[in-house]
Amino acid sequence: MITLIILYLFYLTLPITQTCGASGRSYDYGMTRMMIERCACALAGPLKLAHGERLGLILPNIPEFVVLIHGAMRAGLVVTFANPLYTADEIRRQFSDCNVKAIATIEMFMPVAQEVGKTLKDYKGTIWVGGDDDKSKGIYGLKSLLMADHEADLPKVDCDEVCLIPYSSGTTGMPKGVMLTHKNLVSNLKQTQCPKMMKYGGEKGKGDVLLTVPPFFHIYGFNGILNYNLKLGYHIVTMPRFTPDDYIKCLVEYQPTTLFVVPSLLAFLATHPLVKKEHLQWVETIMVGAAPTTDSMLEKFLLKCEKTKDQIKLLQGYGMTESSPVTLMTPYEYPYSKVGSVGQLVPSTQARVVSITTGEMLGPHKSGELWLRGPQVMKGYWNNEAATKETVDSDGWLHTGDVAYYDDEFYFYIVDRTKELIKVKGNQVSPTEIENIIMERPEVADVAVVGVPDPLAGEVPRAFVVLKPKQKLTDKDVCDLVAQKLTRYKHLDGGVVFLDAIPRNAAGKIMRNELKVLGHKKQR
Ligand code: 4UW
Repeated sequence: MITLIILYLFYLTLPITQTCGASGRSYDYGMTRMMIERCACALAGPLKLAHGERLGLILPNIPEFVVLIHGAMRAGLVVTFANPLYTADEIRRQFSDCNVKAIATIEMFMPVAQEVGKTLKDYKGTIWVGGDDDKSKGIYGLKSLLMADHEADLPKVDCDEVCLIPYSSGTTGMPKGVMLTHKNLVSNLKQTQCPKMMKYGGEKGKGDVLLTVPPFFHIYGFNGILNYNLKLGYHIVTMPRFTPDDYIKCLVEYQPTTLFVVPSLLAFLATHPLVKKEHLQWVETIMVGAAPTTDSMLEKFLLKCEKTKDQIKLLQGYGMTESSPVTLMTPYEYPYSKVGSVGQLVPSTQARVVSITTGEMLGPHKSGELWLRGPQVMKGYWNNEAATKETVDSDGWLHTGDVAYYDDEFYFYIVDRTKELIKVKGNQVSPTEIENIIMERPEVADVAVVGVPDPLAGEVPRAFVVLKPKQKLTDKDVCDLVAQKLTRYKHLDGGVVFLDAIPRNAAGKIMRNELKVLGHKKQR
């Protein structure tokens, strides 16, 4: 509710909201606001979605994403979003765990949406963005939903209600629903838009254009980019799919002043021969995060632009799905010596760096687990009290599973990860999810998956497999098995290594750090 009120105030006064870089389709802020309102009425009206029920989105970055997600939140619904390139199995697992009652998608993913919808309890229908009604199949065209006048009594929504459940594996295990409230999301927008962190010292964007690729179905894309820039009144140019040629075309056509990227996209801009300095001539600010970035890549980017550190702002942000997401961010004005830092705490956020061995609180320049506390920290994991208690302690500290230190000026540096999570091009990969699939093979006695460094993706998953006596399985068999069940970026691009035993500690926990240094990469 509060999210919407704040966004509405900005919608009222501003020009183009979003343009689809692929089709050129665009909406202004007034139109967007009207569509959100009509969408809310349609979801509560014809689709009969009641306050607190869940809507699943299977959408790439298109302008209608904002209409559906804010329409749903306006109607008091809870949204969960999935990567459209997930397999039907991956989407079914998430949507049934979250009790999804309706799905919104585009033509390309209608077969998956319909297949998943059939398996969901009390399913109410599929919204087809860009398509027509087919009531016999429970399909509602978004256009016709928005065109018709629907009477609906929209509920009064409390700011402490959950409105978004993105999925994250957290520190360990399978992906879990992260319950974020309106207050979590709005607090984070307020925290990141304080004068210290902003280009115009807290003012709205002055004709700024943002070109963005990180997906809106991830918390960085949704709250860190989409809502953040909507609130600033920027013109947001989206791309439903990344290709080098299309991205460069958008750079030239829309002349963005701001880019929000993940490290692999920064590497593309800095090193790809197709990207020329002329393509980046309008860029004044570039924000990077979601995985570690090297200082040398930031330097290479400056070299590519042929700009000095004073002509272009290289900013970093750090956060997690569990913290809505931003907790640390580079102030807009910072000394260049801090370029490798993920920044300082955003307002109303506290941090502790805690020794991994002794549990004591550490001072500057000492690395330990980063704990964070603030109004942006999640309400908990959906239906998983044990995981919630492991991650957020009774004093409200979020145990991030990241190793960090801070310097004398309270700039933070992320140096390692203690949690299992693997980050492939900024995307989360849960080793448990891959391990469970490999364990389904009767030949397999034990398995462990870890992330290994990769120059392009940051990390890629590698599987260590123990076979039962006298059993045979090739690395290709294992890779194919994973490839059939999981989306592309979760595939075993780090290869497969066969071992006699998986190193485990006395409690039976996989010693992943030992595995990270074991074995050579095997090509598929
Ligand atoms: N440096 C090193 C980083 C960094 C990082 C995240 O998928 P999740 O749950 O969430 C994210 C959130 C990304 C993000 C948040 C805020 C922000 O300003 C921004 O901006 C540019 C991006 O990815 O994964 C959380 C995990 O991802 C790693 C870290 O391990 C964290 O626990 N991570 N940002 N700058 N590592």
